Amino acid sequence: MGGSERDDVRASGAPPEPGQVPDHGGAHAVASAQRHGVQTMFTLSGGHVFPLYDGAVKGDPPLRIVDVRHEQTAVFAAEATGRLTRSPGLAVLTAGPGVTNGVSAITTAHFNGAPLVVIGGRAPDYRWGAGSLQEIDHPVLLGAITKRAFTEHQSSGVGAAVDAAFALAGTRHRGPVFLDVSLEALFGSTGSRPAAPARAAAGQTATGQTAPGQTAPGQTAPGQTAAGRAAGGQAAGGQAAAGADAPGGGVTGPEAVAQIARLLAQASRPVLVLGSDVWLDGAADAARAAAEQLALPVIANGQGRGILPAGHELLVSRARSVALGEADLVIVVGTPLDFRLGYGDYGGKNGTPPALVVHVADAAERVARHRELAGHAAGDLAAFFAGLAAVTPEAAGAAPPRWTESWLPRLQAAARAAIAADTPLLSSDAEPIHPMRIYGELARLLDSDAVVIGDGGDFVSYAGKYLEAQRPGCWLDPGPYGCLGTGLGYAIAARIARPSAQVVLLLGDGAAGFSLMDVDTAVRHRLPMVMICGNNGIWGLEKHPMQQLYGYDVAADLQPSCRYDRVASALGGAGEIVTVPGQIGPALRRAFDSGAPYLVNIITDPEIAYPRSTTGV
Ligand SMILES: Cc1ncc(C[n+]2csc(CCOP(=O)(O)OP(=O)(O)O)c2C)c(N)n1
Ligand SMILES: [Mg+2]
Repeated sequence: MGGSERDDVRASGAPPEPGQVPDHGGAHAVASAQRHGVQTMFTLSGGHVFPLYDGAVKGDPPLRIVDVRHEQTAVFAAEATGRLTRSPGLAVLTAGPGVTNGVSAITTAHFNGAPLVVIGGRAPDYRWGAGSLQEIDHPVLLGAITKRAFTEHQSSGVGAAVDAAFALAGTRHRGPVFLDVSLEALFGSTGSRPAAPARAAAGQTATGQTAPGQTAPGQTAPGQTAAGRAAGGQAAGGQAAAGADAPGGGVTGPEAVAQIARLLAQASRPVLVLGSDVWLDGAADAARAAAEQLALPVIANGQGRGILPAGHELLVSRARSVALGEADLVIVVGTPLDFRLGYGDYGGKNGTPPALVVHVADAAERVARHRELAGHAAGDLAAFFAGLAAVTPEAAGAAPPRWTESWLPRLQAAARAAIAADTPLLSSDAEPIHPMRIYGELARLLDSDAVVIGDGGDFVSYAGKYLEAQRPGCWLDPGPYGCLGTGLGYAIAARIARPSAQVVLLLGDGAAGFSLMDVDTAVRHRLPMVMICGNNGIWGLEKHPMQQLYGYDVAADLQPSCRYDRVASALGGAGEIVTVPGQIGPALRRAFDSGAPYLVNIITDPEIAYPRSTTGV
């Protein structure tokens, strides 16, 4: 059945005309969400949450509903909406298994600091304890993986509870908030209809989403500079203690910045690491300005990618092991000192002493406690960067910082050498196909605002290394929780958040199995995307390490050359299989031109393992 026939069938179901906004708890929940800029509800149906749908359909304006095939896709899509727009996404899950199916995705949002609100249905209070269908106390399960997990029991309280959930989710350090609403509170009349939400939240585009590189709502207000915020914070917060959030304004304390500036003034081999929270906190422009003013070599991590565009003279991500191994000062901003960043142990290579480490986070509780720090700060990251540039002597521009003499050129040379060394494999004619050839072909076709998403093992590790973003907010990996299955949810969200951008989903063949059924969702909701399956027929990131450890492997094989492209076609999308390197480019072009959810199933060499120094375990 084609899209238009399907719409006809739907129309025959005669959905009610918007205009008469109901007065139940569900309608108030929807109106509150809309007031926080929500444009899409991601969900999978269940009777406990019907009033939320009724509120969406009859809302003023109606709220778009994207109904998916697995609750984890709904939550991943809402999480990705938060990560791309920097304004909380919304997932609605039915009671019991609907909520528990969302747990891995909620945990992923928790690890990613992604602004997200999940509203759950809940068995009725009046029968609680008698064993109604799907009666389970969700907040008890979700407390450890959310900023707050709570229940609303009164119809009249639903609007305010949803309002509080959004406010909390969108405040640094951002993260998921879970709210369930008992059946009678959600269905029950509140006695009043919700006020119409403002039609366009300030700072959002016509689609309601934030364009890449654009300041998100709730970040720097028009006419207010980040430096102004820092100054305002000083006036309001006084001498905030180093490492503490200033009350109210969330501005980094000036003494902390001054201390870090002093460390920088004494450094010879500094490195600045930019992580996801720099983007999520609306600090991308300030970070770039500070890095450029101070001529600091930069390594990008997670959603910090693209803050300095690929090819920028200060971007030395490809010289990472020299940079972090020989630095004397590493300033890590907006990302934890976790396994992805060697737990914060830097320097000590080639006869250098251990490096001093500075950790700057968007909230005091995020500052690392597992290692000694030479400095730390917390709060508004744009204000931090503006403050650092302002108080560092080099900022005056009197003399170029000393590290521009030999340290920076050395890292630039190392980065250039690493990039040059890739060239043969990026254009490899080997058969079976070398996974790097796929990235060589893809890089040529990507627009500067393309959203690239990775879901898989080795196949995605290659992408992380060889694809460098041109703009911030255009790269989505699963983050430190490392959960397979984010793929279709993230891609669906990206297509909605960035209607005119290319959306490219890189899928390992193992990862594909978690979410491929949601190609059906992309088809039903007309969400074109390019899916590239790196099909090596194995769980590569497990098979090769197990071989190394035990000399054999088990539970690591998948069907060789499985036709995942036909799965996409069977679900109403399109696709093709590619077995020789010369076919990759033309197949990718067909995928971009198709205007459909299109899966290019590329059979790659299972013998090739990504050259990694650690599996993170
Ligand atoms: C939900 C979940 N289950 C299991 C894992 C462990 N795991 C990490 S990578 C990986 C293999 C991924 O295989 P595939 O997607 O085919 O990519 P490849 O490594 O083969 O390129 C597995 C099973 C995980 N990270 N998440
Ligand atoms: Mg695989």
